[in-house]
Amino acid sequence: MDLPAGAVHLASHLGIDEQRVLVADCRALLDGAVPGYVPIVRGGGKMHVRMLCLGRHWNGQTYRYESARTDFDGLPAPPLPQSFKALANSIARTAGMTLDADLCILNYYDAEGRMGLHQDKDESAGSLEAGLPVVSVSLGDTARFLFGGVRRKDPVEAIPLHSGDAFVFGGPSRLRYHGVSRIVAGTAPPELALTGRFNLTFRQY
Ligand SMILES: O=C(O)CCC(=O)C(=O)O
Repeated sequence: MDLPAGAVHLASHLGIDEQRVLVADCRALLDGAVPGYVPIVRGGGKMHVRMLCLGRHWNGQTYRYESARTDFDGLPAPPLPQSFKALANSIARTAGMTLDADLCILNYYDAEGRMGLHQDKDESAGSLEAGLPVVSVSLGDTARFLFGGVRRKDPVEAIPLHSGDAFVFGGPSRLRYHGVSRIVAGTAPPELALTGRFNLTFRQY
């Protein structure tokens, strides 16, 4: 599929052993001392993912980043693990872009998980103006990822994101609308022993 400038799909970028390690990390983080939770967003709707922000917390009420989860339990955002940061920066390089990731939004999708079309535009003005990329890593069940234009009403392409895929959007694609319309249950590689999907999106604030 032809992707617009600034968008790169690295299919099967991660081998199964690397995926297994990441899945164990994601599980430990989501069930750790600062656990994942289901955010309630500004309009009062519940999101359809379980979320944990690392490095900086994204507040679903204010759509701003902060150091502690003032929209939920006041706990501090756990640090971004060095291994995650290194992975994100190296994926960006492979895609021909530069990133010094300082935050990650980790989402768990069950079979009913989804995410509406949105822009990632809550990072600093400098980051957005420079087009510093969002690096997304998918693990587990396949997602039907929607990738549109810079206006909500622009047409969208549906791109299946499989376990081990990375998807990068920066430069002129940084503010493209995107979302997940559905999860294809039961498609995770059996070696991961995972029901559902983890997605990590890395950004540089
Ligand atoms: O799960 C995905 O592939 C997309 C996640 C996403 O859009 C986000 O975290 O902003």
